[in-house]
Amino acid sequence: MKTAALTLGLLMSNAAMAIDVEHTATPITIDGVSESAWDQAKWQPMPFLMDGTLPDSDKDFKGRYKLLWDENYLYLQADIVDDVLIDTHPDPTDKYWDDDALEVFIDSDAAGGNHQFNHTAFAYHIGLDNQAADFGADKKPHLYTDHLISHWQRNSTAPYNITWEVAIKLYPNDFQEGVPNTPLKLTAKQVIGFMLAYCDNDGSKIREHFMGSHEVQPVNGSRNLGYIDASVFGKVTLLPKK
Ligand SMILES: [Ca+2]
Ligand SMILES: [Ca+2]
Ligand SMILES: [Ca+2]
Ligand SMILES: [Ca+2]
Repeated sequence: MKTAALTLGLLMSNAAMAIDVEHTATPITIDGVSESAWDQAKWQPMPFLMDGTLPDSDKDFKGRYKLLWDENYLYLQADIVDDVLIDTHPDPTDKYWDDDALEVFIDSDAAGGNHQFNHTAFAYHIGLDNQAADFGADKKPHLYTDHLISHWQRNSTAPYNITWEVAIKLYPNDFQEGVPNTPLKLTAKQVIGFMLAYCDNDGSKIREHFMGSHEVQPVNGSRNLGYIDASVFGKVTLLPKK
């Protein structure tokens, strides 16, 4: 009964955080510059600590994001404050979570479940070089950079936040490694499992702060569960075209 009550509580908190995503008639230009199409999307916060220590939100780390969609992409814009940008592992598949990275969690059918070594969901770790890594079925890291288009840059006016834009393709649960896969067409009313996080390192050996958009309930003391279990993601609903 206790487990059932906990599960119900988790489901309710996820449902309460469901986000509606507006359709964009104009494809977003992925250039690290916000355009007028973004004005219809609401900012969403990413205040939840998933690992490490809580950063000073004035300068160490602060993030928020917006979403839009069209039939080809889920579009993400993140507005990031990070005092030191770090990429000390030159191999993009080596300890990418210990370099600064924007981590986009996607479960195309919002079915949840364990996805650590399968592709029923993805945890795209987008590095500062705009390449995206996640584990494959062989339990090794692989690049999935062709699943998305990513570009970030500093804003041209103080306080010089980072605007990070990503266009993300969605794939079905039967995505296969090493063969051509056809991305899904996005449709109105589709519900997608989604969560966003930022891996922040400013010079330590390992990641200092891991901040996310959704509150993950700890299991055995760990909230760092998104890379394993898609059931901790939130849900977003694609609104009909206007
Ligand atoms: Ca843009
Ligand atoms: Ca920082
Ligand atoms: Ca799935
Ligand atoms: Ca950093």
